[in-house]
Amino acid sequence: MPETQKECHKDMDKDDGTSGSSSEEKRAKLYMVEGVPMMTNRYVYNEKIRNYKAKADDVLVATYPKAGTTWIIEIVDCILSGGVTEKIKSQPSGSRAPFIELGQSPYSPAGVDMLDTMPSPRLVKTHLPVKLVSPSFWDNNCRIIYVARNAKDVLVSYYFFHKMNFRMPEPGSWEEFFESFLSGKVAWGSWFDHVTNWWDIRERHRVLFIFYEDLVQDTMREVERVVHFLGQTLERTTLDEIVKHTAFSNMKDNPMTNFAPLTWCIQEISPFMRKGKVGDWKNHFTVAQNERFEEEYRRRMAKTSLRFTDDF
Ligand code: PPS
Repeated sequence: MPETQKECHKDMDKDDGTSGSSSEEKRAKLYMVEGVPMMTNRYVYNEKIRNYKAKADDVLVATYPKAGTTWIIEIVDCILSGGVTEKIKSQPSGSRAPFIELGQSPYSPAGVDMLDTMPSPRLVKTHLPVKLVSPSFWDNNCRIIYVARNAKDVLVSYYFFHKMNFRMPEPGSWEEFFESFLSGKVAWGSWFDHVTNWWDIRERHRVLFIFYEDLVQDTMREVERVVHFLGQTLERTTLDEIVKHTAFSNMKDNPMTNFAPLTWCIQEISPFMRKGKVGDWKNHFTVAQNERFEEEYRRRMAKTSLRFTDDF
């Protein structure tokens, strides 16, 4: 067994993912899976996720954390359901779109086990980088929607998420987290590798690539792109209803989407639905941090054709 897997199994032996749920809960550690720092103490990657058997009509929503995952899931679920159904209004996002990497806990079954009992078409959430996605998604030519968000806002959002979610690793200070993020030493690894690798494979597979910034700028236009990609046709009134239902203010007030029922997420520290804006990084980066970030960004993005809007 390669070292990384041994590490993973060693960790699984130590922690079965069933520790407490309060703010006193032990924070996760990071373990390497094929060179990517992961919270592997909550799942057996090779046995469950790598071997997951996707079906041809599974729809995979893939993102780097904090890129707008919950938002696009709500949009896609509404589209696949033909509108804002009672189920969408009454069931938490996490049960309608299971998180494939999620391990079993006293509060929920493992993501893969939830998926196994779901009717098709199944909506699947992942933050996995390309190389860790189950090959069955590629083999079945599944539809995949990838949402990318600019790195600076992701960094800020991820920092506050670490602070409020006691199941995430300890973030350290803002300055420390800033450095961890830049060097890819955070859960799910390097933002640079994640977005550029997904960008590179988008045309070889059935991938719709969406930018968070575009979703903010013109939600209806992006919703229509998703409708088209999913091969659906919806009435204008239904589209209006979806855009309204998935507006930030509505998702912030909706316990099915705002993570408020999760006891390990302390909304008083920072709400899950925090700001929902483009450019909030300006309120947090120092001038020196911005210079350092820009330098690293230029270096890491030099070879890719992936471009984010300059408008942030
Ligand atoms: S997670 O934990 O990785 O699944 O988080 P994720 O859902 O990817 O990202 C959370 C950020 O997305 C923002 N968000 C939205 N922005 C605009 N409109 C809508 N409807 C919306 N829903 C979620 C959320 O506020 C988080 O960003 P920040 O910058 O922290 O506010």
